[in-house]
Amino acid sequence: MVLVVSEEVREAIGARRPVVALESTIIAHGLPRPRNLEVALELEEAVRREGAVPATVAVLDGRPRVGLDKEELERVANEDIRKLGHRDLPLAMAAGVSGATTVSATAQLAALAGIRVFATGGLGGVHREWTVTQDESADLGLLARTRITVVCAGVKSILDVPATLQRLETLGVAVAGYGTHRFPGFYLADSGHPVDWTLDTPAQVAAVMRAQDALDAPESALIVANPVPEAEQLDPALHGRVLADALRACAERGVTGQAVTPFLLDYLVRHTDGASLHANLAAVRGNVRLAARIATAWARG
Ligand code: PSU
Ligand code: MN
Repeated sequence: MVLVVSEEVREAIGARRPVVALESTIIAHGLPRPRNLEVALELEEAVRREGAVPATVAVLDGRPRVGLDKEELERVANEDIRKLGHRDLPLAMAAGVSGATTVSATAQLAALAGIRVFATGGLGGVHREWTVTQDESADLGLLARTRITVVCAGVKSILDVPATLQRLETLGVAVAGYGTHRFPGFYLADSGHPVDWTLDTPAQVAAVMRAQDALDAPESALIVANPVPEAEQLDPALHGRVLADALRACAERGVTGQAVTPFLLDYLVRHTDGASLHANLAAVRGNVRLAARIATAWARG
């Protein structure tokens, strides 16, 4: 197999011990240096504290890797590497280049390696102005045909959230709020939209995963939408104001394609005095911890 799975991750999968996949785009393109490396290491440590094995995913020198050592994590954090969606994987491999994997590429590689649980910050989705730009993250289409459980704080609030929820419904991707009847809003605990299903414990999530397998229907993901704690969320008024400015700046500067999401996230960090970064990190930390608990409940099955 061309996929390089680290020894620790391979052994854990083989022994059915809990493993949590982590994406690398958030490290390379979602967080400022040098904070990004600290966060990458901290997230791995958080998975370990819960008794699971972290498997950060990236492509290094053309080789897709599941499970990175410290030096490899440093490369992801410090080198100017590309952002790779799942469609980019064969191109990056043949070119022998390195890249950080988005949710779509990470989910695909993690599933190929036999990992069932994945934690991230916020999913990509349908962008505002979609009718003009047709910008919809490849995350959604990939999750519609990959059996993986993604723990996230909803979809990024820079998106058109109701349109994204509708697209997930159309694509047939299962969505459940974790401990909430509201769909979380990434930097915010509540996006303002409801969810149809609520799960309250890791064991309940694992039961849904087993039901997916028992049904043996065409593969699709399970999205576990876990809100950032309200005490750590971004002030909603500040969020609304700065986001409007960010979207305007993005349009004025003609930013398009893969650059849109990193541009908007970076704009929010710079114009909220780091408060958006604080909320983003709180959300990711909570997701990683919950994912490790879900992986543990799943491994017990
Ligand atoms: N969530 C974050 N930071 C990020 C991303 C998500 O907190 O950087 C990344 C994820 O990797 C996601 C990607 O898959 O943004 C979506 O990018 P696009 O909209 O170009 O598909
Ligand atoms: Mn896009």
